[in-house]
Amino acid sequence: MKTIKTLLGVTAAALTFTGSASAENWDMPMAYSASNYHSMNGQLFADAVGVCTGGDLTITVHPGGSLFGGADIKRAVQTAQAPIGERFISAHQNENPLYGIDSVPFLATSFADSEKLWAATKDKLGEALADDNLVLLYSVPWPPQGLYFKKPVNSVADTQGIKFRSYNSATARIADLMGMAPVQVEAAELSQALSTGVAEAFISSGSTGYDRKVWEQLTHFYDTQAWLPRNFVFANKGAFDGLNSQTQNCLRSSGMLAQAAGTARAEQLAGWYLQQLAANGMTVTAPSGQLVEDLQTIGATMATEWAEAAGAEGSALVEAYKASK
Ligand code: PCA
Repeated sequence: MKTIKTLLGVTAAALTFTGSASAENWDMPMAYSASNYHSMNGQLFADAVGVCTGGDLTITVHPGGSLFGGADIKRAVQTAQAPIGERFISAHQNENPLYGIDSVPFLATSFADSEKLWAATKDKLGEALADDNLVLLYSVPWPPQGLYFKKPVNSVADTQGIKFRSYNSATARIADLMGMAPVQVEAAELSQALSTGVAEAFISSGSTGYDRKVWEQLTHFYDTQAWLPRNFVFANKGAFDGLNSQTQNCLRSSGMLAQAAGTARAEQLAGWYLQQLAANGMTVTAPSGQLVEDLQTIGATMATEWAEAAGAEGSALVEAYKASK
């Protein structure tokens, strides 16, 4: 009997080792609406992992901040409360300035430049995440960032005293430099913040304006194309290391697929989102010459501040990116 038990134990261990005996399910917290392309792309990624592993590893996505709110997702994955998750990485630039490189104003303002910035920085960003106990699997940009207001704004003289929803320390700094009062709000709470008057302006893509139906409170969108910030999908390092190499390869290859598909989708949808804002009554327009000038001045200040915070490593990445253009 003892021999049989031992044999069973050894067999079970062997099967677990090859990964074919025990199917595993990972919960994947995501912060944005289920209908947003990042969330739909997360589902595509999950489906690809399921197919690739023959069901050995399945992933259940939880969009809309339903499992963890956006602000908590990175810590949840670092501490293995969730094995995988998606987070808007520049919200963590206070932990490491490199996480804010995609939000340096006017550094990379088109999809093409966003790709080049990504190519120049992805290895260092992966290393930074590894130091945080995370394995980077893929990254997808948001469309270019523009300014939303509830009145016409033609220069910084028009923005004094406005309550401004920020989503990271860079956008809080923009508010300061434009004479506005920043308040940090996750996208999931944006509609509420606007309807209760906690915030009355913000900077984001057409995507989030569309998802949150901000035409119900706001009237103007200025297409400033200031930067294209990114969402990152990462796994807890221990959870990833605990998988067999085939399953790890499935996560990586499905991540490559999701990155390509999500990036293409972002670019396809960028113009459509702005059309939807206009179709719902918003004035969608290029910023005035004065507003562009004001924003360029502010952007230059912030680029200098970022470079000081990010030191030699940050400057080397910016140089590498510029050389690749
Ligand atoms: N939408 C997200 C992040 C950037 C974007 O375009 C938001 O506003 O929270």
